[in-house]
Amino acid sequence: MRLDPDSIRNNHHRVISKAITHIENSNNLIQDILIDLHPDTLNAVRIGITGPPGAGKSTLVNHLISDFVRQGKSVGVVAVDPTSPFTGGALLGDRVRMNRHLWDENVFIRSMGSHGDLGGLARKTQDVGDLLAASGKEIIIYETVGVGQGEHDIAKAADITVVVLVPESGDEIQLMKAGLIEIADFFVINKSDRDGAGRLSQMLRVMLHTFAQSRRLEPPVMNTVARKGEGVLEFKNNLLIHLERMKENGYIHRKRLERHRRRVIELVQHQLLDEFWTSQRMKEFSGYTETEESIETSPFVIAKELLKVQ
Ligand SMILES: Nc1nc2c(ncn2[C@@H]2O[C@H](COP(=O)(O)OP(=O)(O)OP(=O)(O)O)[C@@H](O)[C@H]2O)c(=O)[nH]1
Ligand SMILES: [Mg+2]
Repeated sequence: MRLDPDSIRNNHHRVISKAITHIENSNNLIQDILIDLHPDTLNAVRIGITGPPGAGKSTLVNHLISDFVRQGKSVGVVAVDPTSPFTGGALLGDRVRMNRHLWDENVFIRSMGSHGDLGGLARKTQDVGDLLAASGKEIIIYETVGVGQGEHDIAKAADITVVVLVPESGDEIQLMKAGLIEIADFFVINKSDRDGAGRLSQMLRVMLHTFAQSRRLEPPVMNTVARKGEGVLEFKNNLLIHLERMKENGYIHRKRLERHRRRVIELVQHQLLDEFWTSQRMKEFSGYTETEESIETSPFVIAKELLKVQ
């Protein structure tokens, strides 16, 4: 099994897996491959799905995968787990009622943990998205639990961000506080078999209308019962319609350019940090900050000294 760009273009899933492991381990070998593949990464549509633990994200994603594959599309899924293990609900890749062969060819699912390196996770998620896009996946889905930073990283990595809520997700103020209004392009109220679903979607619509930002389209709000498959097809169709609208008004292009610029900046920062923290500097740093008394030295002074080290 050779790890080369063509094997990835030819959709060799085992090679893709290996390449993803290199990305996870920050193995520099992968850089040249990503450079080579870049022209093939530009067309995939990247959909971010986020929301509170257990909201039904994976159940929804399973439906999306099946529907896209039935339509003849191929799908790559990256489940990003920034903190704790998943709540143990629906497994991604539930192949029920799916033609196994179609699935094997057209679906690739991988989960990624942070290994304590939260900042790096966003960067790696995008690299994995690129690999999957280059392997011919037309749709890339990122699923992540929205518990703080994760949903913001996903919003940056995706063309369109879907926030999945449940009827209990709370009042206006909670939603504003959570910053979900800013990142969501599309809302789904799942578990709409429960009380309060109609009220929440109504409230959200009013709120989104009131706070509509001129540069953005008003996010649609849809109700689903993912466990029974209710409203799921409508969700997918409306998602694609909304995506088209976002393309037409230039929003997707602006978002992609922003992403591109940020990635360059992050790569430069990453590289500089890597180069800076040589073992010599690490040693000096430990030396300067070893004792309790060391807090008496100004951090500015220590930083200056470290920057002088050759
Ligand atoms: N009542 C009800 N339960 C649902 C619905 N959709 C999903 N569930 C259930 O909710 C639980 C969690 O579903 P998941 O799809 O795993 O949710 P998730 O958001 O992916 O969870 P995490 O990834 O752990 O954050 C499972 O037991 C599902 O069967 C729904 O529409 N109504
Ligand atoms: Mg899940």
